[in-house]
Amino acid sequence: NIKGCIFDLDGVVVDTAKYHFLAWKKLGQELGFDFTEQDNERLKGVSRMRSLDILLEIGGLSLTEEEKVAAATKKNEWYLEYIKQMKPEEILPGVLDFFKSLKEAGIKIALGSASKNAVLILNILDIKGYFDVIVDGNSVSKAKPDPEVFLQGAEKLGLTAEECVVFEDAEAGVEAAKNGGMRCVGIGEPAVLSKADVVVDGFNAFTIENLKQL
Ligand code: G16
Ligand code: MG
Repeated sequence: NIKGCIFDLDGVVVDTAKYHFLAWKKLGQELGFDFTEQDNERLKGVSRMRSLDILLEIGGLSLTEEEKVAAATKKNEWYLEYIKQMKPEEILPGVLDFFKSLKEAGIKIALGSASKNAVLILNILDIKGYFDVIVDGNSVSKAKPDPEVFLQGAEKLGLTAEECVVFEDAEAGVEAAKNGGMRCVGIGEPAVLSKADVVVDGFNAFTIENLKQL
């Protein structure tokens, strides 16, 4: 019996990856190397500081801890400039209808995101009110595939892992859900998300009826 749904943010509710990409690319340029969209795939679902380490590895650079903090801060400021321009129309197709049907069915909604900007993004999209619980990059210490973010979500909802379903677009996120003993709906490519219980394109192809059959 499913009593709660836990949603990843980037790639599930909204495509913030393109803005992360633009900001990381700008940082790469400033540091003197190119950062491609293909490189950006490696940063999905990964924390800000870990993303910076991957970026520096790609550029073949090493920075001091102090320089790293400054670089990550700069990237985040650029990222926020993009985020502030976002419109509710950028919410991915079918998401709002799915949220509404969950509410009608009395199923709880939580956010389980690695982003420290998650609350800001939900406010900009005007959807914070749908969430009974928010767990984000400010409250977790262990990154996906560690299940911490989703286990905290279930606990704050007052539910067990077995009562929750996670929605994820990143491989590490699917692994985190399975490591936490939860069912998981993958949003994206079946080949990449093979550990999910089911993989769909997006919420236009997934209804509450599908949820009940998991
Ligand atoms: C998101 C993105 C990652 C990003 C991370 C941290 O995770 O997928 O690319 O690096 O958040 O974001 P911030 O710099 O805003 O703290 P998720 O878990 O929502 O997919
Ligand atoms: Mg994601």
